[in-house]
Amino acid sequence: MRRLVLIAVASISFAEVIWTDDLEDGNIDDWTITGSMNWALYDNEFQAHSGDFSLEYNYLAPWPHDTRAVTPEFTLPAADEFLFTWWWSGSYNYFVQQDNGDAFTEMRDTGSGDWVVLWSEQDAGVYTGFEWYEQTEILDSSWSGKTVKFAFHIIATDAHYWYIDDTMLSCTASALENVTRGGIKACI
Ligand SMILES: [Ca+2]
Ligand SMILES: [Ca+2]
Ligand SMILES: [Ca+2]
Repeated sequence: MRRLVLIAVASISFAEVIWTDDLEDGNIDDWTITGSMNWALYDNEFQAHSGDFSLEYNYLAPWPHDTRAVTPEFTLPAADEFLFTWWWSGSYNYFVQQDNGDAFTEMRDTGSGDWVVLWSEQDAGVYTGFEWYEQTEILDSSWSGKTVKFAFHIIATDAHYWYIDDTMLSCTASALENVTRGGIKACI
């Protein structure tokens, strides 16, 4: 009987939010815009997933555009897995039909690596322009203890209308594993 209880506890998984940004504080001071600098905070309730604000990839010349909106840096705790979630909305015409631009979600191990693509707009297949879609990418436990950043990256010539909102980084850990962890801060 006692053993059964322990097995049940081991199967429980907890999730904890490390960081989330709905952009509703009306600033992107903790984000870094790089490259051709075409990302900006957008105040328009009709192009926000939550509230009034989203991140907008804009149409400002000169072309071509190669620009990233980069999150703050995170040192990941010990965890079973990490979930990077965001909501996106984009022009199907500019990004797929005319294919004048490509949108990527990327991450980087700031200790060692280049940007690595987690997802691209091509992974979405056929989507409806200007609808909001939720996407989650899962990173395994080997990322524990690493210092990382995430980015929304656009490479384009004559494309516009790409929006990001409600970005979240979370982690999961099981109860028994948490008890035995040492060294770095654990997820729960
Ligand atoms: Ca902010
Ligand atoms: Ca928002
Ligand atoms: Ca494309």
